[in-house]
Amino acid sequence: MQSINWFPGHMAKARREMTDSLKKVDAVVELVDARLPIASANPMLRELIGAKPRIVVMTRIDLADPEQTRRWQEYFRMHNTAVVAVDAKSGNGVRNILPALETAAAAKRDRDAKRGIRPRALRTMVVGIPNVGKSSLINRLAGKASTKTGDRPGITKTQQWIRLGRIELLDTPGVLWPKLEDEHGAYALAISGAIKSDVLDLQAVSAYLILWLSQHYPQVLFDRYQVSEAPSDPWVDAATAWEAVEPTLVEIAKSRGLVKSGGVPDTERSAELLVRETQTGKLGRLSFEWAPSTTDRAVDET
Ligand SMILES: Nc1nc2c(ncn2[C@@H]2O[C@H](COP(=O)(O)OP(=O)(O)O)[C@@H](O)[C@H]2O)c(=O)[nH]1
Ligand SMILES: [Mg+2]
Repeated sequence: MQSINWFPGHMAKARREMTDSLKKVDAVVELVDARLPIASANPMLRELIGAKPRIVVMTRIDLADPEQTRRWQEYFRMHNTAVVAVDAKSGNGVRNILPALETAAAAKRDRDAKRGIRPRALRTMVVGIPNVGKSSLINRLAGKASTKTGDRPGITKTQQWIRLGRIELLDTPGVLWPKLEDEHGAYALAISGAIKSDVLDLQAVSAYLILWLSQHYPQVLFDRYQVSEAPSDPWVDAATAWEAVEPTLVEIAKSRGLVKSGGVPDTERSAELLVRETQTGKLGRLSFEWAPSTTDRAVDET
């Protein structure tokens, strides 16, 4: 693994802003990428939000493997976490978010009622790593709202509340940095496009991707790139993986006519092509983290 400080300047500031915003809300909508719901979650979020109700919204279901999305939903529910799956771009599934929030906040509303606290709108905010779909989702939700409720005392001018029935949504999302510790998670993030290839080098990312595809979706290599045989090596490290996948990248280069002078297959360009086509959904709907089976409690990080 390379540098651990992926978002050096932003981290402290983001955390400070998030902490301030979180004080103003009763519940949190945490966005994760459906293709990698654990790696795209922020490990510090739960510490920051404390006991506040939280729902998880998985974005990009249009790009994710539907079977895995289904299994991840089971997984979150098994961990007592409300989950909604959406395509924030088209709006598919977005209508399920408000009911899920109402349900998640029901216990708090009951407690408030018993203590004689007058019911008020549930204040919420959307949080997640860069590019996960926060702005798209807020626009989708706000698109249906007839009014913005305007400034409140103590709210900076740039933040407004969007009224959505009994729920008020902060119009500014909370930005979190992605998780840094786990190597597999980091590669999944790079494959998804969430972190740029200047953090992890493209060769290593493409090597990780080919081994992942070989293991989980070998057919896409055969069908789309006329690859003759998927490498069977497990991931050990970037250098070993590169050796294992180089023949595959040569085949991809040949199938796309990517050659350097003298007719040498250009594996740098085929690596880039493979990653780009994966990110834009050209290989079909794929996931980059496998949901543990419902009887398996190995991953315990929701
Ligand atoms: N295919 C697909 N694209 C999405 C989805 N959500 C967001 N995007 C795209 O991802 C990019 C980043 O989205 P944005 O809402 O700006 O992310 P933010 O950084 O979290 O605010 C944009 O190009 C969106 O159109 C989704 O559910 N599916
Ligand atoms: Mg945004």
